[in-house]
Amino acid sequence: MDETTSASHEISPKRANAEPRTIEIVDTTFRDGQQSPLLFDTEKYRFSLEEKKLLLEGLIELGVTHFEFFSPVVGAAEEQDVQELIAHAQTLTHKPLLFLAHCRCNPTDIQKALEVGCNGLNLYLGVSPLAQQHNAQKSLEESVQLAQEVIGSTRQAHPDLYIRFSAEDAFRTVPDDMLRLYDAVYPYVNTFGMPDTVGLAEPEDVTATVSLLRQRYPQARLECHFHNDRGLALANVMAAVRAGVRYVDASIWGLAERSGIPSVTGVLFNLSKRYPEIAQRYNLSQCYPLNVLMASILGTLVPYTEPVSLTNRTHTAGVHQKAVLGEKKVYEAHHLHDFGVDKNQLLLGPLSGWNLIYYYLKEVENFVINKEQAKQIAQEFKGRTAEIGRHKKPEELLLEIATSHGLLRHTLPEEVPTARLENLD
Ligand code: HCA
Repeated sequence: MDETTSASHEISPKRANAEPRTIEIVDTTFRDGQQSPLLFDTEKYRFSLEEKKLLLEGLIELGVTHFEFFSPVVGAAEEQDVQELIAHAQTLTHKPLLFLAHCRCNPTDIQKALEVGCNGLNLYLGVSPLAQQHNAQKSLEESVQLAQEVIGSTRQAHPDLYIRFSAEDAFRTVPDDMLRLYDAVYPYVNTFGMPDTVGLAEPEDVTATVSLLRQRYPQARLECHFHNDRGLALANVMAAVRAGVRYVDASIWGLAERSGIPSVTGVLFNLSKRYPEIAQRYNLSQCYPLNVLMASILGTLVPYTEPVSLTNRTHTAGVHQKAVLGEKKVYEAHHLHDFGVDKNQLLLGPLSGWNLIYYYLKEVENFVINKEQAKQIAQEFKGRTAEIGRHKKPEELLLEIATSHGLLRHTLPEEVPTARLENLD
């Protein structure tokens, strides 16, 4: 490795490991996000430009500044959208923004990306045994030569351009092969990635890889991109950041190829527990609105696995509902309010006990009712829960029973019931 060739790019010698700790989201909703099978399941296939603009606005409101796009060579529509989105983003904030084109190590791809206005490149090339045989179909030495030539000449032509380079499928790549490749391009890059392309890494593997890269490439920043095939992507992000990674790839809802990557809001929610300074950089109250925006675009609910969701503040079991009515902290451990989830829900259903039934009939339906009556009604309700289903909601059954018990309602001004519902929070 020739240290003297270190180009005049953003990272000055010995800076990356010494610079103060900053953790940044690299949003890839417009790239890996559009590779999600959910876009096919919802028959959307791709986001329209208008939808992308809304999502971009939501991300910028949240404080995201790094956006990854497809290389323009994937198609005319994407090429046009990238240009429009870059122009639109600049009307939304004065913060410096990074528009990253996800490109192969191919001079034409790179050229096109720069022509449409991208000011950064997320370059990748795989040298795992599988990639050498079936994907890039190049030997290690051929790949090393290609990467060195392409990245070296790009750096020479664009001394200030942000360049990230990743060995695709890093966790199935022979470590010495990855280092051979990274050594060759180290003088030219700002950042190295470590994509877990097929989601097989465990947090301990991540810690080891980050430590290896930090030690060998002290001038480079590090980025992580973890797929969720084993459901470990978020845990791997936590390990990576603890070990010193700066950039975390994420997308809204974690949309990405197959079972996706970590969600932007899940990452911010989790990282902010350990690194509270994240709240200064990101406007965390915009997390839930962003998840809801995606729900409205896809026409489905925010996924129940999403930490920043109303589902995470919804209680169904009688024991939980009773406790939450008294002290919500018993079953709500996280300050989701800070992330924009500003209410909770107790769902009346087959598992509800007399406490919620009493609360519901008294506070929501305004019945004149005492606790003894509520217990009797609850007993009958529990005996008839088999009736609940698509054609009879739990509320309907309960009202039927309450009315048959001859309960009468208070007469109250119309706005009071909804106001009382809010008191739950
Ligand atoms: C993919 C490629 C990628 C790229 C990640 C990166 C991966 O499979 O679509 O460029 O860092 O997971 O390897 O998403």
